[in-house]
Amino acid sequence: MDEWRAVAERVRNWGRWGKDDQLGTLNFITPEVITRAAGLVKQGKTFALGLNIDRYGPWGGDGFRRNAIHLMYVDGGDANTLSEHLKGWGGPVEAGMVHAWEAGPLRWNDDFVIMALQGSTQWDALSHVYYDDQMYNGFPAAAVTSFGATKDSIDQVDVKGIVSRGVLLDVAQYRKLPHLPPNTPIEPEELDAVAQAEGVAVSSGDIVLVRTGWYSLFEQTSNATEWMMGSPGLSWRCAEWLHEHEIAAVACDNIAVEVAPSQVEGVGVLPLHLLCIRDMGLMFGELWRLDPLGADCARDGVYEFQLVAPPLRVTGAVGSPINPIALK
Ligand code: UVW
Repeated sequence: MDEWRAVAERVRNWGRWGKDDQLGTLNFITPEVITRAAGLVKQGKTFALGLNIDRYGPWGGDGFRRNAIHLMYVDGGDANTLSEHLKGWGGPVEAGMVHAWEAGPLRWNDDFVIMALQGSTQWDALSHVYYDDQMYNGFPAAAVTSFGATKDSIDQVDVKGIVSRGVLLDVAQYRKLPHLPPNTPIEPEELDAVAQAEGVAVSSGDIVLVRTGWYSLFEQTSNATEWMMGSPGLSWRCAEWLHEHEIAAVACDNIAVEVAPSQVEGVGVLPLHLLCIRDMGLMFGELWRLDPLGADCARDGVYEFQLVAPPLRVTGAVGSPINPIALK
């Protein structure tokens, strides 16, 4: 715990970009970084890195999160009765709308999604986790209210895009395994070894994607809890690596980026989350679908690409579902 606290002091970026900053390490994404990333699109290939949003995700019915609920509220069954419902709108809409509906050929379908913003492929906002009653840049934990986060919310960071150079560090492929063994920590030395083996150098402003192969295992398992608790991922010691390399954000194909369980005595849960999100101001991307991208990188030997991963601008939200796109 003392060592973890010492690392927290070393990686803390509070005040680095001003006392009001809510972008954190996204500040490393400069116009030069964005321009260079655009130059990496050479083959016309795209990879959608988001999971399907549906009832088949990793959250069962008894957890604190749920898989998405998708509901239709206008469908083909309404085609011949909708004019009756439109009459209820009243006012100036009524006459024209109902007439146009009944006279014309248009029919339509509409739907809702009800979902945990942290339930599928996502960004964790800088207000997602905190300790000692403070969030990134020293904002009080009480700044997150029942109206939402008034500081460090996900809509604050959307001014950055989010677009940058993406680099895939494929640890599973490096170890020649379909997925890492359960509860395997990835240490910073291994990140360097993977980058070297891939012939890629990480640089300031990069968004680093770390592939463990762990999500593909979920698709074969019937026990989601066991799958979550067995997650391999980054060791808490990677905080200093991410800090030194000025990484803008990190994403992984597991449930929490970091390895389960915690390796820090006294910080029982998610010690890397706290160092990165709260101290460094570095966002985590979780549950990213990296297998097709990994297979392509292994084929062509190109592990860098343009990454486009804007969050939804949900006002005051502490995270956002996303469908990031890698372009080569
Ligand atoms: C928590 O579960 C607190 O965080 P995450 O969804 O980022 O893993």
